[in-house]
Amino acid sequence: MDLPKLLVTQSGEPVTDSRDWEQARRPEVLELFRENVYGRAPVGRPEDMSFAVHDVDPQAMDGAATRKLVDIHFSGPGGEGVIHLVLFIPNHVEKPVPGFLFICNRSRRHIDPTRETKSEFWPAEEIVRRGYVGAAFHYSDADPDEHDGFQNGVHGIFDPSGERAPDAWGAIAAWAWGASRALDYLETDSDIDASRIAVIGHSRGGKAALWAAAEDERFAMAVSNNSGCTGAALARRKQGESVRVINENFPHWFCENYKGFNDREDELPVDQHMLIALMAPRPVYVASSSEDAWADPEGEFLSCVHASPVYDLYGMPGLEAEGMPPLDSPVADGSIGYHIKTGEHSLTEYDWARYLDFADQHWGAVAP
Ligand code: GTR
Repeated sequence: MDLPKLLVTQSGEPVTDSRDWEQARRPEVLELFRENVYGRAPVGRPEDMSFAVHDVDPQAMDGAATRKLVDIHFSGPGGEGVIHLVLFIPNHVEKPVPGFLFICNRSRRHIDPTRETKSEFWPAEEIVRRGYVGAAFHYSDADPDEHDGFQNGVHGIFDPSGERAPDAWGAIAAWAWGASRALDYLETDSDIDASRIAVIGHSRGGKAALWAAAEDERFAMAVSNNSGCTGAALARRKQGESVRVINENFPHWFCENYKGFNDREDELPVDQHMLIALMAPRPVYVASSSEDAWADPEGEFLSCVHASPVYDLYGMPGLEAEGMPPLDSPVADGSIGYHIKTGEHSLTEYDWARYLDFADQHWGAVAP
């Protein structure tokens, strides 16, 4: 398998230090992903955006947390939208508190602000107990997960009129955009340390989390849980879900140009190790599941291995592993963490515990 060279610029210059990477190579890699894979967002932070904090409960979770619900309102030429952010801020920790921003791609009950429903998909009580802010929004607030001709969600609000460009953003980029707007709010909240926010998602949400942190370097960490094809997994391995299959089943996820690489993975100017490399020097964690061949666990692992040379430019170890680690044996001493858990395609308490440990390790354990 011949991967595109991470440390050579398009004009053939070798990238030998972090300055070259930041000034010459990183911007072009980001552009290649925009143009060929995720598409280009027509807007960053909208001019018209406001935050409405409501339903504050200082004694949520039996006094363990302060709950805030925040409506993030925005508008553009095609109308207006709102992202509903759910926040639990631990009461026992000195402020400002670092946290995890979760892009929820399953039913809204997983991020229940009343906590009547509890779910290991988003174990908010445990996140709070470990001393982190649990923040979450439902991805459909940014863009519905259906092929609606890009009429609804943020595409309808912000896309220029007329024919769509072949590099116009798809749904994954729209969800990533939503995560950045949530971070815009977190930056305004003095209880929260917005300089230490990990963006995290599962599966399609994991693809969005990685793209969010690639586009928005304010995210201090990214976590990809079972993100698979066009997330952490190398496309050129052609294992599990392929570029053709993902484009045919989910024609709204990526830009139109990406469809030109159906059955032509080897012609992509990027592969997914380069997406992981866009996180550097920030810590990033990638996790697979043993019964999730569709997401190609080994391809997810190898992306981390092949992204590591960029971390080396910063004098930091990336993923320190010779080969795939055994099941349930995280390798997370460097700036890239990886594990493969026993089990199906899922985000579980086991996974969350590893991500919280990883944050402790990089940010200093915060929970007493
Ligand atoms: C599957 C899709 C994957 C993954 C998954 C999920 O159907 O093929 O790429 O995103 O959905 O989001 O659970």
